Amino acid sequence: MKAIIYKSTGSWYFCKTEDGRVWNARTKGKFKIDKEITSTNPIAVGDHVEVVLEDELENSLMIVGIDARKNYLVRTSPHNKHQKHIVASNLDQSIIIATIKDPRTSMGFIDRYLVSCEVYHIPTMIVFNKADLLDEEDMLYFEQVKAIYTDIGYPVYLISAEANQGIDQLKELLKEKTTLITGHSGVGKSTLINTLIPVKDIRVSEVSDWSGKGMHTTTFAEMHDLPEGGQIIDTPGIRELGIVNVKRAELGGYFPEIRRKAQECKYNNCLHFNEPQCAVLQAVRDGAISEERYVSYAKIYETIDDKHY
Ligand SMILES: Nc1nc2c(ncn2[C@@H]2O[C@H](COP(=O)(O)OP(=O)(O)O)[C@@H](O)[C@H]2O)c(=O)[nH]1
Ligand SMILES: [Mg+2]
Ligand SMILES: [Zn+2]
Repeated sequence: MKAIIYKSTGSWYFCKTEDGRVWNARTKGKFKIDKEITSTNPIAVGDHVEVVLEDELENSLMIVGIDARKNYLVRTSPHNKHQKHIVASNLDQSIIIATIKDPRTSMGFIDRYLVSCEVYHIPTMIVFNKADLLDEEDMLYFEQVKAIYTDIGYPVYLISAEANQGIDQLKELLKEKTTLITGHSGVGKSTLINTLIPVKDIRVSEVSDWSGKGMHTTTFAEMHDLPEGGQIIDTPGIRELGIVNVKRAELGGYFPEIRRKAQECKYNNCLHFNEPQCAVLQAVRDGAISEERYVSYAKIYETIDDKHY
C-alpha cells in the first residue's frame, strides 16, 4: 500500500493511505534511505511511502519503503548546526508569512528564508498578514517592500486572516497544491490556517493524542488537507531554517537579482564586495539592486562557514 506522511513525532508517524484512512506508522529497525543527505530524520512530512499492515486493530502500519522525493527543504538541527533535518518534502511551493506591524518582520529574515527556498528550488511567495492594522504610512512602507520583491520575481500579497481580507485569492493560490507555510511566531499562521480550514483535519489530531507507546511531543511540521483540495504544511516551533548546503562563493547565485547582474562583473568569481568593475555594486549604487537585499547578502555571507557549509 502507498501512504503519505502527515506528521512525525520522532519514532511514530501519522500517515494517510490512498483511501483517506489515517494510520499510525513506524519504521522497522534502522531505516536508511537517502545516501545523499545525512539528516536526523529518515522520513519527513510529505514523503510518499510504501507501507504494510502491522496491526489492524491498533491502526498501525509498518513503513517498508520510500519513493524518491521531488524536492525537500532542509534546516539545521536546533541542537547541532552541523546536523540537518528535513522539514518537509514533495512541495509545490512555500509561503512565508510576514507582517509590517505587530511585529514587523525584518527583510533579513525574509531574505534568509528565500535563499533556502532558492537552494532547494521551491517557488515561494511572501504573504503579509494583518493588513487591517496598517495606516497610510505603513501602507507606503508595504508598497516599497512589495516593489523590491516583485521586481526580482517573488509574488507579494497582503491579507488579513482575522478580517478575512485577501483570503479568497490565497485559497486559489493554494488549491490542489502542497504548500509549506512558515514565518515568525505571532504573525498569524495559526489564525490563517484556522481561516483556511474551518473544520480542521481533526482525524489527524485525534490520532496524535493516541496514547499507545511512549511518544515524543516535539513536532516539526504537520500537514493538513485543504477543503478545496491540496495540503498545507504548518511549521510550528520552527524559528528559522538556517542556511545549509551553501558555500560563500555560491551565495550570490541564490539572490536572483545578484545572479543576473553578476554576469556583467569583470571577474567571473566576483564576490561583489570590493572587486573592480563589479556590476552588482554598481547596480546597488544606481538603485537597480535594493540596498537592503545587498545588506542581506553581505550578512548571510558572513555567517557561512565554508568548512561546514
Ligand atoms: N490585527 C490582526 N491580528 C491578527 C491577524 N491574524 C492574527 N492576528 C493576531 O496575531 C496574534 C498571533 O496569531 P497566531 O495565529 O497565534 O500567530 P502564529 O504564532 O504565527 O501562529 C494573535 O493575537 C492573533 O489574534 C490579523 O489578520 N489582524
Ligand atoms: Mg501558531
Ligand atoms: Zn561583482
